[in-house]
Amino acid sequence: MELPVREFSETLPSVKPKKPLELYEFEACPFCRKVREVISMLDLDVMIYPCPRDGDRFRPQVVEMGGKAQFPYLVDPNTDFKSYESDKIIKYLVQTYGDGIIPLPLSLGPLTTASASIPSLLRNGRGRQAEKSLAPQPELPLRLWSFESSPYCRIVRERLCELQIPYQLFTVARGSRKREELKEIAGKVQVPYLVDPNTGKSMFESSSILDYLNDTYGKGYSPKVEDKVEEVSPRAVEFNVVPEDPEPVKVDAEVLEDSEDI
Ligand SMILES: N[C@@H](CCC(=O)N[C@@H](CS)C(=O)NCC(=O)O)C(=O)O
Repeated sequence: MELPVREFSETLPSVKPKKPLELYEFEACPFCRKVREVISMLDLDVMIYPCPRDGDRFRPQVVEMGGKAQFPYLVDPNTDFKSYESDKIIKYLVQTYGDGIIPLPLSLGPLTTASASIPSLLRNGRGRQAEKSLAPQPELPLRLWSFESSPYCRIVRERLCELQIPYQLFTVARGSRKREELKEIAGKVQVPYLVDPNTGKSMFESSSILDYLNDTYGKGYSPKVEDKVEEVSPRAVEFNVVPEDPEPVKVDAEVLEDSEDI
C-alpha cells in the first residue's frame, strides 16, 4: 500500500533535456524517491540505473564516477552536471528544467525525507536488496511508463531494481503532455506499461509485468543454449580464440576407393 501523494505533473513551461538524464538510485531509498518525485513533477524522462544493496552492475560505476556508494547520483550529459545529494539534485533540476522554484512538498527538509520514507516502510524493504540471478544484463534498456505515486508502478520499479535491470522511465503523471504519446503507442493511457525491446514484448498490468520479469530475468530464467556454450569456454569468447583445426584425418586410400564404388 502506498499513500496517494503528489500524483501530478506541473507540466511547467520547461526546457526539455536533449539527452536523457541518468539516475543511479534504488527504489527503497527515500532520498531517491524525492528525486523521482521532482522528475515526475517536471514531466522529465530519465534513464534509471538501479543500484540496490549488493548490486554489482551499476554501483561500481557510481563509485568510479563520484568516489563513493551513495544514492541518488544524477548525471546530466547535457550539462556535465554530476552529483550526489538529493536536495542539490532537486535544486539543479528545477533550475535547469523548471521555473526554479522547489515544490513545497519537497522543500520541508526532514519532514520531506520522513514522508518519502513511508512507502518503503509499508513495502517492508522491497526494492532495497539485489537478487542473485543467472540472467545476463539485457542488451537494451527496458522502457517503463509510470508515475511516482502509483502503487502499481511502484511494485514494478521494485522488481526492476532488485534485478538491476536498466530502464528508460517515461513519467506520465496526471497532466503530463506525454499521456497522448502513450495513448498512441499503447492504445490507452494506463500505467504501468512496459516495453522490452530485447524480446519485442509489451504489456500493461503490474501482475503480468512481474511474471514477465521473473520469467525473463529473474528466478524463472533458464540459460539459453548460447549462454551455456559461453559458460563452457569463456576464454574462447573473451579473447576471440579460434579453435585450432583438428588433426587431419588420415583416410585409407583403399577405403576411399571402396566407398566411391558404392
Ligand atoms: N544526504 C543524502 C543522503 C543519501 C543517503 O544516505 N542515501 C543512502 C540510501 S537511502 C545511501 O546511499 N546509502 C548507502 C548504500 O545504500 O550503500 C541525500 O540527500 O542524497
